Amino acid sequence: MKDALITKFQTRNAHIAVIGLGYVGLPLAVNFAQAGYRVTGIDLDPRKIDAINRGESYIEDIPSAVVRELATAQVAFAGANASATGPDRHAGADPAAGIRQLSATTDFSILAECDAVSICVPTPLNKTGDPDISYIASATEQIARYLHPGMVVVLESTTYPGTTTEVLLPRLEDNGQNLRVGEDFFLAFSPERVDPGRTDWMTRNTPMVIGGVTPACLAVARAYYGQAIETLVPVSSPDVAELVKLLENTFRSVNIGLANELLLMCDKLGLDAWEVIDAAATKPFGFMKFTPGTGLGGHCIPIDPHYLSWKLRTLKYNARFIELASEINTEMPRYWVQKVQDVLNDAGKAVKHSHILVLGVAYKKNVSDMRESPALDIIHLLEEKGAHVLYHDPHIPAFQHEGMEMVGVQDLDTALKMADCIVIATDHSVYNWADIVEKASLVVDTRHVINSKGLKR
Ligand code: SAJ
Repeated sequence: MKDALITKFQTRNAHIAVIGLGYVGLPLAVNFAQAGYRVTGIDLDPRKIDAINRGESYIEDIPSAVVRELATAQVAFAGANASATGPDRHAGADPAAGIRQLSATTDFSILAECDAVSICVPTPLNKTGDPDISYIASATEQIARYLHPGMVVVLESTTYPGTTTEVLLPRLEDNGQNLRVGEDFFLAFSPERVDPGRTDWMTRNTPMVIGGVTPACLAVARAYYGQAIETLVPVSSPDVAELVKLLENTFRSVNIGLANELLLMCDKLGLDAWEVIDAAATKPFGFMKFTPGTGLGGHCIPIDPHYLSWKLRTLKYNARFIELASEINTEMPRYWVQKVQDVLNDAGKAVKHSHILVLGVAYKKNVSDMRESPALDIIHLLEEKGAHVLYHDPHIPAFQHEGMEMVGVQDLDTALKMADCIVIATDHSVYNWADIVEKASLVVDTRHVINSKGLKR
């Protein structure tokens, strides 16, 4: 079984499914299709399915032309017991005729004829801040329904160590067919390392760590991914691979927390934290630059470390660095609102009834993603103090997010002149900082972008 499956991957005669067609799943599906596999994307959102089948992309990193080419190209091989699904269904005699390199469906039954499936579903935190692996669990339920001998399953979603072996494995082995892992089917974990908006490190050329439940699982998973991913980094188990990803992002969260605490310390010392950091960054070894900011935004860094600390709590261990970094990072919006209060106070004004313009609500510069964006906390805290808050973001003209709904100002010049104080929350590169400095009366610069441009006020 193992060798037959490996041969299918090596000859690209395999039918792959990717569950979850977001910023990770769609690029992965495209990469597998470009490698020559027949790929069926599966998602719950029919709009995504329709877009892909129409040859359109909804992910900034993937041009529609690429999707269109793959969604119209016909496969040479359609799979052993091929049958078309959805738009591909046709009466043609040849099972491969008319079946496309890349197609998409909401129908999980396609898994019955797939040789491999990768799971790229979200892993958020729930309201109490604990891991929510319900998306992984429901994908696993669907896979268990259609799991058959000669199939490999790879989980990519970021999760706590033990998910693959403690959640997926028992459910897959208990699907009524008495399939044995490492013999009848194969199971591995390979953490996604997609950084949206990047043009240097993409899905294909970013090394991927991969850990199999058994040596045979690793061998099969390496054959599967090896045709589409340039560099694979095998490790001894899925648990190691799960922890590698959490270390990567916990490393960032803790170091960002340290940079933010340095800012708090420099306030007490009367020193410029960015000057200190820039000078430290001249050390050619043994130092990695992180800078203070508004706290932690995005879909990864604020969330992933809590999967690790949660797991360790179940083992009666308190992951103190993670908790402390989170405490400092989540305190930063309040720190910056206090700065606004201080500069207004120095100008003899109160926050209450002041007009404040926030520049940039995306979670980091040059993206339009605002998940967990601390700029929203800053806006909320200022409004709580009675300020009239407006925002401008060249990437986000308006938003409805987590109970907040705002339309960005259109006329930035007028808004700059009207504001009692502006807050630079996200330093998008398109901003003309010299012009902003000239027009604004008071500036709170959370990203130190004014000073770094030599535009000292
Ligand atoms: N931030 C700081 N100071 C810093 C760096 C970041 O305040 O020195 C803030 C950002 O403003 C943002 C948050 O932290 O609000 C997270 O920023 P990030 O640079 O870590 O960017 P992300 O969230 O897009 O992280 C992704 C991650 N990619 C994956 O998980 C696959 C991360 O592992 C990457 O290292 C990171 O992109 C990257 O390097 O761009």
